[in-house]
Amino acid sequence: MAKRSAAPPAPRRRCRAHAVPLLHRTPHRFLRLLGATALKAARRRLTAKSTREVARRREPKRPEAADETRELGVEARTPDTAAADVAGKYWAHRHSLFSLYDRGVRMDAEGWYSVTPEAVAASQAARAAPGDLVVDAFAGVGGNSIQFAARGCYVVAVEIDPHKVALAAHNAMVYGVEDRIEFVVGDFFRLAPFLRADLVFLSPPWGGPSYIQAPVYTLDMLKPKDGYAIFQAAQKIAPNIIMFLPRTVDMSQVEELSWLASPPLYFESEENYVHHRVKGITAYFGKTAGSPSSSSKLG
Ligand code: MGP
Ligand code: SAH
Repeated sequence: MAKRSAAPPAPRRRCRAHAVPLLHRTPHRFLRLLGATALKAARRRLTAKSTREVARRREPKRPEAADETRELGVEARTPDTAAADVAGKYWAHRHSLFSLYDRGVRMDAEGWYSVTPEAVAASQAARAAPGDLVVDAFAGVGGNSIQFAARGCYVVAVEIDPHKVALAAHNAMVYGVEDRIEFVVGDFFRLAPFLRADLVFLSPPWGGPSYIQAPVYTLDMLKPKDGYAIFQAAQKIAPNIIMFLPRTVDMSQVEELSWLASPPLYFESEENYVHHRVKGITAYFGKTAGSPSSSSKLG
C-alpha cells in the first residue's frame, strides 16, 4: 500500500551527489581522523573460513538463551522474557529475516528484533540503482546493507557497535556481497558531515520491542536522537533518503520531514508486509520516491 504526497511542489532536481571514495580497502582519511575503524581485524578473522565453507555448514543450532541475553535490557523487559522471544518467535521467523540463515548467518539479541526482514530490505533496495553509493547509517547485523549490495550498489555500512559490525561482515560473506560493502565502526552523527553519497538509508533503534506499547510512535522516540536530528544528519550526505519506521509512527510527522529541505523533497510512504502482517513503514524522500521500476541512477 503506497501513498505518494502531492504536497511538495518542487520539480525533480538532477543535482548530483558527489561520492567520496570510501570503498577502497583502506579506511577513508576522514573516517580515520574521527577514530572510526574499518573492520580489517574482524574481516581477517572471518575470512579464515571462506564464504563457500560457510555455505557448506549444516542447519545451525538454535541459539542458547544465555548467549542472546547479553545485550538485552534496552527496555523494561526482563532478560528471561526477551531470551524466550529470541529462542521462540524470532527463531521461528529466521528464514524471513535472512533466507540464507541456514548457511551460517549470525545474530545477536538486538539483531534478532531489529533486522529488517529480507523481503522488505530487498524492496527498499530496489529504489536504488546498481552502482549507486549508499550509506546505511545504522547497519546492525547487515540486513539492509546486504540487500543494497545484492542490488549492485556500493555500501558504506556505519554501525556504532563493533560486535554487530563483525556479525554484519560475516553475514555479507554468507551472501557473497562483502566486496561491495565497506564496514565502518563509528557514530553516524560524527561521520555524517564528512560523507557524500547518492542515497542514505536510515533504520535507527526504535527503543526495543516495547516500542509498540505507545499507541502512536512519535519521531522524538527514535534513538539515539530524535527523527528530525537523524534526518538532518542524513541530508548532509544526500537528498535521497529512505527511512524504516514503526508501523505506529505518526505519518504527519514523517511527511513533515520532506519540508526540512528547500525546495521540499518528494515523499512517498508504504506499509511493509511479511506473511500478511505489517512489519513497518518505509518513507522514501527525494528521487527514491516513485516506483522501483522507474529507478535510474540517483546521483
Ligand atoms: P516488531 O513489531 O517488534 O515485531 O518488529 P513483529 O515481529 O512484527 O511482532 P508481532 O508480534 O507484531 O508479529 C517488526 C519489525 O520491525 C522487525 O522485524 C524489525 O525489522 C523492525 N524493528 C523492530 N524493532 C523493535 C526495531 C528497532 O528497534 N529498530 C529497527 N531499526 N527496526 C526494528
Ligand atoms: N537495519 C539493520 C538494523 C538496524 S538496528 C539491519 O537490518 O540489520 C539499529 C542499529 O543502530 C543498532 O545496531 C545500533 O547499534 C545502531 N546504532 C545506534 N546508535 C548509532 C549511532 N550513533 N551510529 C551508528 N549506529 C548506531
